[in-house]
Amino acid sequence: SLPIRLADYRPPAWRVERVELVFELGIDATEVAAKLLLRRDPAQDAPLRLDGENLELLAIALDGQPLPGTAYRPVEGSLEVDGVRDGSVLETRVRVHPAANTALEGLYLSGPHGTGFLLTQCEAQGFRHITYFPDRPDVQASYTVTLCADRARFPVLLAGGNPDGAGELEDGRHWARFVDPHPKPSYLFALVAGQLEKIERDYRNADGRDVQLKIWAEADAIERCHYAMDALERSMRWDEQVYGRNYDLDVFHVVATHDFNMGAMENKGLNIFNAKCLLADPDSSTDDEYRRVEAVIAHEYFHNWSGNRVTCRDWFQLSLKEGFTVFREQSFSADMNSAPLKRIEDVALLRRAQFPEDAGPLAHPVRPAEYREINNFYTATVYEKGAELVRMLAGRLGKEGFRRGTDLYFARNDGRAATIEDFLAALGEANGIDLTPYLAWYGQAGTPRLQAHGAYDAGRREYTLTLRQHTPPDQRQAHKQPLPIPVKLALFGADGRMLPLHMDGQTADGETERVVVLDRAEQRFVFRDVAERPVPSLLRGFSAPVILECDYTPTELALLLGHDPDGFNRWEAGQQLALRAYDALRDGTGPEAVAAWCDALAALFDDGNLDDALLADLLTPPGEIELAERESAVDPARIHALRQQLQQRLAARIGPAALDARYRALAARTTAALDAASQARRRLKQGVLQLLALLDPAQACGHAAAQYRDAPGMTDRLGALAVLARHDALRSAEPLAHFRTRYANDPLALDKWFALQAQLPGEAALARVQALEADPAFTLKNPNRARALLGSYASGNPTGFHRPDGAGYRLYAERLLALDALNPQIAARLATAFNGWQRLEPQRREAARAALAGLAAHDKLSRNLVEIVGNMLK
Ligand code: HT7
Ligand code: ZN
Repeated sequence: SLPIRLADYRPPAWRVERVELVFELGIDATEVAAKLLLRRDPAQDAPLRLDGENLELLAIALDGQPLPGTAYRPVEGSLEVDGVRDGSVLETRVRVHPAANTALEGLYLSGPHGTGFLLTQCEAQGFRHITYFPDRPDVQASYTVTLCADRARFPVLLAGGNPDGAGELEDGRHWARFVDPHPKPSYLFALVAGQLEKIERDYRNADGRDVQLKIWAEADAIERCHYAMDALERSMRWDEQVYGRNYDLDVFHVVATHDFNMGAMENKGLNIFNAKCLLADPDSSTDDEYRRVEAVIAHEYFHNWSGNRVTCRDWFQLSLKEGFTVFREQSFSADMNSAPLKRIEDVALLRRAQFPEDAGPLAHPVRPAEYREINNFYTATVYEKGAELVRMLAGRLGKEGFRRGTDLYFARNDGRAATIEDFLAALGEANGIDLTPYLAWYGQAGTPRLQAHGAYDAGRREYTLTLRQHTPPDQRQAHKQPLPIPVKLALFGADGRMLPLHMDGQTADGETERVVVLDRAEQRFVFRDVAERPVPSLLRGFSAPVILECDYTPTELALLLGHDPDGFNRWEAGQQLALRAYDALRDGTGPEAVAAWCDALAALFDDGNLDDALLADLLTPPGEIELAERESAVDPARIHALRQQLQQRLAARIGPAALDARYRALAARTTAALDAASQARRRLKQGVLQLLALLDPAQACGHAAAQYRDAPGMTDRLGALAVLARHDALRSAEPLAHFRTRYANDPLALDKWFALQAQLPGEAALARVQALEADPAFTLKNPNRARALLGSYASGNPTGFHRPDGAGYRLYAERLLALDALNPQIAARLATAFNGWQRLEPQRREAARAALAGLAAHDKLSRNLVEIVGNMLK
């Protein structure tokens, strides 16, 4: 297929003003009757072309008259219809087959044939699998939806919008109608039908509108929805207070399914969630999962304005809604929890997922210029880097200026399909600032390197900071342009205190923190009246998504690690120190750097004032993926071994007695409570147990066995199991079997059991994965299960997957092929685990290339997989 290009965008020749849909729902076959009121763009004369895929056309009529076969024809995934005029009404009736739909886009069945329920997934282009329609986000229509179904089999009937009547039909059937007063694009359409239970809550929004909040799940899961309900209410209040955004329908439905391609979907008035991102209870959810539920609930709710009321003109603008909404969720989560910990978590994710994407064959700008399969562009770049760009804009405008900007953006674009230019224009105009230089960030792939060099002139008491930027070229763009990079900074004296900043021509003279913007390839910033040679704290709070290269000495980093009040930069100083220690270990350049890292952390270990969770994060060196990013001939086994050695050195420096004592002290205070301090204690306890296991596995496994047995909740249970499985395979057999039995009927807990084992390092992982594939609970048809076993293996187990003999790659390629026939979106997403293969050392590189080439040689691959594998091999 030919690529679709942003430069080729044209407004639609035909719009749909109103659509009425009637569904006769059935598991094997569903009939969909659609009535479209069509409007023609007078400036265009193209014939009407409606998107439609895998639809069985049963009837078609124009303005009340059945159409002869000569008046319409299929053209490449669409239906061309003759004789349509402005104001015409086109009626179609089609049949679709939900139970046979394993791709999980369009209308499909969740769960078993006899008891499962029907649901839809339309983003990005699923609506064309339901009915003939101009399936593009700049066609916004008013929807009236009537659902008809057998009452006993489908007692609950839901669609987006406000309820508008319900009643009985003959033969035990019933109907329900929903009217959505807000015109919307087709990707936000949704329905759900089946046997579901609900919890509900009355909510009055700041506008005074009474809203019924309803969360739906299958009977065995409904009691695990209360946390999500609380999180929803917190999200709604926060959006009212922080952005002045109110909910705009009388009902807000949220539904949980175990069969879902992504995390959740913001369909208007009827959000649908992967159960993994909605259900939470202490017995089966970890602390991380609780935070994720809160974050995803917030994210989807926030889309009601950033995505639904103001939508995207075309899919190239995807980051307009996703980057902005991720940023909104990050701010919300920071307000609800610890702001520095949230920032650390988000930056760690950016480095682990987005930086490698931006440095490899799948690199693309936040606003791509072209795509073949839009579902391949729901990426860390569009989401996470996109959020970083919004964060830079928000930082540039300040809290009040940003709110002025978003108010203008929402007011001006309400009900419209907007572009990234519209976003920047509103933010800029509301503040009298030209933000167009930031557009360059949206159009250019690659992570900029920011080099910083400081020089102190004691005689003149001047400190000159020279900043340079450079973005490495890639296949598509040989010369990258300089970008505006906001660098938030402070200067520290030797005693660890921040120095007042004096710069010529600056208003906030004498403050201790400032943002300077580097908008050329190189720039110098001169600070006057600097009493001593300072240590700069740069890019505070990670003020731009760049890689900072600065010639700090270990002593300078240790100073920042000990004193920087910016929690993020404190952690960052620890990470930089750890990287130096890692490099020294790898290159054999002497013990100083390792000692500097270990000494600094050992001091913090004994510092009673440090937050437990921050200490846990500080004790964790950069992960294997991040370490691999810095190498040109990657040997994952060597990286794993070196990182482990580094952790062993730290453990030895702290000492087994201190680790054991801290573990015992934390374990004595263990509860299932969810407050921040209890979560922090659990996190630190796990970190300490992992370090102890590297020094004294027998002692640590003794603790882990007791912890598994007595665990009050999933965080402790899973943590203990992971330590046992890593350090004492024999002893872990029994608790692993116990876990398997205990959670036999809990798919989300079982996923954790598969994932934990798939991630056990070492070459034996391959045989383990194959054995787990034979478990009766394993299936490729369920995306969560496929991700838990295969995704965790390929993306979460570098030593297990990257075997030098290439057997990991071959097995994985075979599974991708099988998966592609069932669910192309998932196959393509999992295939991205090969990213970075070109930088592997030669033996592994050749094996990975051969596996990819073998995959590419198959005919009948989906467009999704063809695009990913093709780009990977370019
Ligand atoms: N906007 C949602 C994206 C999404 C999705 C995309 C493609 C295929 C399936 C999908 N499910 C959800 C999720 C979000 O960002 O909120
Ligand atoms: Zn989103």
